[in-house]
Amino acid sequence: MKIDVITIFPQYLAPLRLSLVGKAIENQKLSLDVHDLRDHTTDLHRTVDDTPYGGGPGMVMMPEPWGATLDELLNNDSILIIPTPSGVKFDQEMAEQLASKPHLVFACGRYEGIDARVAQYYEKKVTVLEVSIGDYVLAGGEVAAIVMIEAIARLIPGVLGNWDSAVNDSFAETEHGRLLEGPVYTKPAVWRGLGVPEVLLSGNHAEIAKWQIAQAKQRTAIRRPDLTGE
Ligand code: 6GU
Repeated sequence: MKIDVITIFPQYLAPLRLSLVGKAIENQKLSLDVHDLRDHTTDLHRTVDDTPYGGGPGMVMMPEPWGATLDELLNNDSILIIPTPSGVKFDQEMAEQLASKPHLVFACGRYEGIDARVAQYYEKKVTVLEVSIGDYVLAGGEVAAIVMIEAIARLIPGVLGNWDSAVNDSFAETEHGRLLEGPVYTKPAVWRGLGVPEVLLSGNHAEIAKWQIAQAKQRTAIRRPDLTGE
């Protein structure tokens, strides 16, 4: 998979070179390029924003630098993802679907967002997704892009050392629906007087699996009743 990110803060994306996603880039499962939007401005001050039509607070990102950058990056196979708190909600299912795509382009806005004609224009050329990562407001799309890229990249075949860990994830599709993952334990068997549930030490894999599903269901019912269908 190829991912391009457009931002006025390229350094914001540097953490993606670390850890699991960094390794995926090294191993050529993923190619990541970060582009400075200001490289496609034409004035001395490299301006990317202007006051909103209709008035109101803050500034809006001008369409021209976005158009110039996106014209260079998008092709017929691209999906354009615009992180915004007013988007449709990102979830594990969307991550799974995007993990099989050849080319994702993240357009990270700042201020009050990107002139709406950018999404309107590129909808005629490629799939455009305006996506939110949750019900709160960030200062810009960069952190949201990091969140989405990490969630997507770990689902690319060959990126996780142990594919089972994706199958057992919270929100993974199972015969019981999408559940939160239950508690996990490692050695020592007793820590500060606290033991490990007996069944996990039994070696009985069928019983262990049954217990883990029961724990996942219980946790989901308490913490996320919305996932159970209330
Ligand atoms: Cl994708 N962007 C911004 N700026 N804030 C958000 C968000 C995205 N998702 C939730 N809050």
